[in-house]
Amino acid sequence: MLSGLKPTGHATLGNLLGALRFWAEDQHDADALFPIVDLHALTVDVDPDALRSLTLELTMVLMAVGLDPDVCTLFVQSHVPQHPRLTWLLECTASFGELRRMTQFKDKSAKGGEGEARAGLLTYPVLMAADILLYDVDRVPVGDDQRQHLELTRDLAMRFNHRYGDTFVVPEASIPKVGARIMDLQDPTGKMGKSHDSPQGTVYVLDDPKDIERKIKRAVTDTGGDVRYDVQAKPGVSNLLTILGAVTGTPVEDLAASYTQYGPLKADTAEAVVAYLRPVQDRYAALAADPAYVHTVLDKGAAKAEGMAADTYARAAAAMGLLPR
Ligand code: ATP
Ligand code: LTN
Repeated sequence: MLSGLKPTGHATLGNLLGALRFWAEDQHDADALFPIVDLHALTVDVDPDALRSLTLELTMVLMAVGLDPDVCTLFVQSHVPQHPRLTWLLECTASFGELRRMTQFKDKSAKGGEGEARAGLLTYPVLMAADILLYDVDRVPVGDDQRQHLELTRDLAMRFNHRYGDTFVVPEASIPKVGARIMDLQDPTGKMGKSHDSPQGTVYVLDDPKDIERKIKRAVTDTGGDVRYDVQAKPGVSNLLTILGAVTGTPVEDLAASYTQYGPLKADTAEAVVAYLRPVQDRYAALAADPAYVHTVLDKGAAKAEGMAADTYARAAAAMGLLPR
């Protein structure tokens, strides 16, 4: 299996509850790869110094939440040159029309218009397909927002295999059922995202406990004072129940039944989140004190990933008729 994280901002509680905690379990079930997909981060405005430090920070967050570099392969995408190389081969398999129709491209290019959008925003899903196809991956755990990208990956793999002969494993998406989509605390109709400029609505994995408490206590709730799990009618309260349910391992309906007022729900959620994050923050602090170790982990990860990627790339290049060296 393989899944990726973009270094576009600090890791959020949404990343942790919707993805990273499952990765920590998945690493034991399969040969698991976790790239920090820095090339993907270049599709949006990110300051070069920030990108460098976020790449290291997210690596340490992944290790702090339990990804063990002796069990899985943890690496930085740009350290493995086969990612952009396979992307080119797959761009010549994909069509301009299918990329242009991708929801994410339409959304993200809507603001400045297509003329302003970076070309990388258009080809981003092909890079993601290369990330996956390079490693003969069966399963790709991602959030629901990535479903369309996975469909494209499957289409490209099948088209390539049909045109040039069996080359790629066709992967399956795996969307966590209890994955929980965590919403922004200030705007519970939009998701909590690390690149969104909403510091008060976003709980970061490395936030100070005091900040976490303040953000959760000031979360936007809904009109009508009753506590009920109803995403349409009560998005704010439902989000708090989702968060509390995820960090305590309790079904949201049970939680909803045990609260009558917003105040205690917020206080308990804040306390539970702080307690949930504390061991992660402690492990992060220990890793941050030893940057040399983190670099060694990434070196080993890249070498291991490249070993696998080189074989697949060579297979694909040969299938398309590129002359071997
Ligand atoms: P960005 O804000 O740059 O788009 P992001 O925070 O959405 O980033 P990604 O790096 O794109 O995060 O995704 C990492 C993983 O975290 C993905 O599997 C994604 O589905 C999951 N994820 C991100 N935000 C949330 C959220 N609010 N709730 C649940 N899962 C989430
Ligand atoms: N597009 C994904 C990040 C991503 C990814 C991948 C996920 C890039 N390459 C490969 C799974 C597999 C996102 O925005 N969350």
